[in-house]
Parts: sequence; structure tokens; C-alpha cells
Amino acid sequence: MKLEKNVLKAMNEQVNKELFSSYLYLSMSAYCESEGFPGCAKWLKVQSEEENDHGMKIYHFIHERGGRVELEAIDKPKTDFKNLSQLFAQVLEHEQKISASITALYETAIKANDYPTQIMLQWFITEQVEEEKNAHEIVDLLKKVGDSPVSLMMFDRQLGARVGK
Ligand code: OFO
Repeated sequence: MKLEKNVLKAMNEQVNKELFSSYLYLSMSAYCESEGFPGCAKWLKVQSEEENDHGMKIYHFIHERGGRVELEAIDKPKTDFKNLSQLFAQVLEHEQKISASITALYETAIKANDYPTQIMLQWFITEQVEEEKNAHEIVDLLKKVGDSPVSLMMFDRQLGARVGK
């Protein structure tokens, strides 16, 4: 069963969105590193790598289904942030947008009666629940941390414990 035109187009767009997510989180990681938050920088770098994996997961799936990946330009990500609270609020907002995009893609696959794509996307739907939960927890934690340098240092250490690949 070949990918329908609509589905293929939306899948290619999703590859771009995942790669942009990777680029955005790398940009956030660079900001944290230069601001003296190595733990947050590590957390975001691991997140950036995960996003690249997500993009590649769809990329391989398109080819497995006999479709053609067409890469588009990746937008310039934001490079400056007010503080950690603003940065992580933007992570949460971004993940919510990605969840909406995955849901729309899933609906496109339903309309096309494309069951393999629906099954593949179920992994992403579950993943988005996790991603939004993680971002929510960090935003809530930062509200408790406030501006105290000692608390921010402890918060940074906690995020730095995230294990990558
Ligand atoms: Fe790809 O999960 Fe976040 O955006």
C-alpha cells in the first residue's frame, strides 16, 4: 500500500518539524551553556538528539513505504531567552504545537484509510504525552525554584542527570 499524496506531504512536513525541534533545542542548549547552566544545556542537547531521531524515524518510514523524502529548509531557531523559566515555557509550548501537528497527521492517515501510518504514528502520540509531561514538570519545578542562585544551581544539577544515548 503506497502512501497517498496528502499523507506523504504531511509526513514530509513532519520530518521538517522534528528537525526544526532538534535545531531549536540545540539553540536553547547553546544559550544555557553560555549562561552557565551546563545541566540544562545537557538536558536540551539530549532532547535535540531525540528530536533528530524522531525526524529520522519518519524519514525511514516514508522510504519503507515507497515514498520520497523531500527535505525543506529548516527555519532559524530563536537564539536568545530572558531566563530559564521563559525558555522552558517555550519548550512546553513547542511540544504542545508538535502534539497538535501529530494529531492532524493522524487524522489525515485515518481519512486515507492508511493503517500502517496510523500504527506508526501511535508511537508518536504516546511519545508526545511523555514530552508534554516532562516539560510541564520542569516548568512547575522552576516556579518553585524562583530566582535564588543556590536553588537554580541545584535545579541545573538535577537536569544534568538526564542520560543520553
Ligand atoms: Fe518529537 O517530540 Fe518533541 O517535538
